[in-house]
Amino acid sequence: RAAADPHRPVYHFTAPAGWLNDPNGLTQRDGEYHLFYQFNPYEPLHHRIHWGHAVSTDLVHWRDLPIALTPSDGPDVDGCWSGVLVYDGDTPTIVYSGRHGERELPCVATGSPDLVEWTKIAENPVIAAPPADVEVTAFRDHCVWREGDAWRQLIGSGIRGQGGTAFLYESTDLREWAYVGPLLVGDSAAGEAGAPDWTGTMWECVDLFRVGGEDGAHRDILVFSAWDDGVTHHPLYWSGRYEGDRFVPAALHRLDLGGRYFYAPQSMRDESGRRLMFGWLQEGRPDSAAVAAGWSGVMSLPRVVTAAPDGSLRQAPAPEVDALRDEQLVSFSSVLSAESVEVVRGDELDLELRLTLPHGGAVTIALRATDDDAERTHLHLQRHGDRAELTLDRTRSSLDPAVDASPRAGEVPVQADGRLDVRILVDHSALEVFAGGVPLTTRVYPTRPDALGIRLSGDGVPAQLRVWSMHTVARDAAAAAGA
Ligand code: DQQ
Repeated sequence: RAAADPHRPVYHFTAPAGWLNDPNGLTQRDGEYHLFYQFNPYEPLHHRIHWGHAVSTDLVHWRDLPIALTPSDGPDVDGCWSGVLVYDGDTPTIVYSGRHGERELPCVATGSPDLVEWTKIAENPVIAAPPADVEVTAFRDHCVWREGDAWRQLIGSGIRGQGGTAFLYESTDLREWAYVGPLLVGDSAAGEAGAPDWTGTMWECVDLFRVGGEDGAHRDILVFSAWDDGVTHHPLYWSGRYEGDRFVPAALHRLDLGGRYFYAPQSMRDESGRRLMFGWLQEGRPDSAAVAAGWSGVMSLPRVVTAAPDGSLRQAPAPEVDALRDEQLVSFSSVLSAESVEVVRGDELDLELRLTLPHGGAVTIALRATDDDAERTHLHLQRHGDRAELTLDRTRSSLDPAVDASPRAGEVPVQADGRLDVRILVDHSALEVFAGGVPLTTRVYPTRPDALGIRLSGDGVPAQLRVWSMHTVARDAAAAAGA
């Protein structure tokens, strides 16, 4: 790895070298988790995408395996784009988007039992063209599941002049697909284009799943990443009811307040029945900086997703992440005051902060701060009733004018007694924040080596804080070289 790059995370998964984007083919089999991902091994740019592959028994220590899919003459000559892995009986089967020029069509590959060797089937592409009765903006990414004795598939798309959509197909053998219809069509004219809940003109990486609620009830969730004209906007989800041939939406939600910094997520149900999700933390620095560094793109930590009684999702780092904790650096209980106090220093940290926010009460958390405050990232929380406004201020995150400094904001739930649990994972440029079960994921690129301070202030807010340093997850160099 390019050891000299201070922005490269040490406990998040990154590609051995080159470019990484979406998580793909998430699977657990015989206890082992498989993470495939959109990968360009040759340069840190999105070009001729392969499927990278890594395996883990604990979701946090990953071993690189050989590249699973490589573009070849035919429908995927320009890239093996996002998709999923299902078991057809005992046969591991990948359904992915083959890219040929501007054309995107579903392709299938079957795997060896260890998921290492993949063979593309001769019938590719398995669907010859998008639905003929509409003009589509794109046709890619797959969600495939078994329903009764048939397979069902969603393909992300958009209908020109209307909005994003997911087309539903059905098959008995994963090879011949019958078109059923659009599961749901968004309205790209609703809301302001680019606003944090705008549904876009195309839905990337659609993911339909059922999730158990804290109240024992189940919710149907349709996740998608809102896209428009080459711009990756943000991940959203509909809560509602999947009724076979259509999805009846109840409410639209933001999946991550960081927007494009947690993009193209994919989820899986693991062997213990948990709904786990990964997403792509894209860069907030220019391509030239990624090229100089030799790598681009971070995989999020694994998240466990559950449903709150109102049908919205709650997300938390999987408990396995705790295994990365090294030494406990801080444990205290105090009442925060207006004066900002440094509580710890570091850029490889896990913080657990329990606040009791009075009505109107506010807290500011400074991260990656230099002593003179020339660089610092601010997280601000202010309670209004049963919600708190969470804002991310990156205006001074970096002295480098080329990196993204745009703000983020949104609401998170607060308990009736004012309790709000905040988890903050700092890993060089990667920052994952969970407040009341709502995430805000982002990237920051401080330039100064002393941008390590973590400071707290608040107007008389009781706070309990525990902080751990985190392990560096070593890469198995031999396996990486063989990739
Ligand atoms: N990334 C893939 C596409 C998907 C997009 C290409 C989302 O399949 O729509 O690398 O980031």
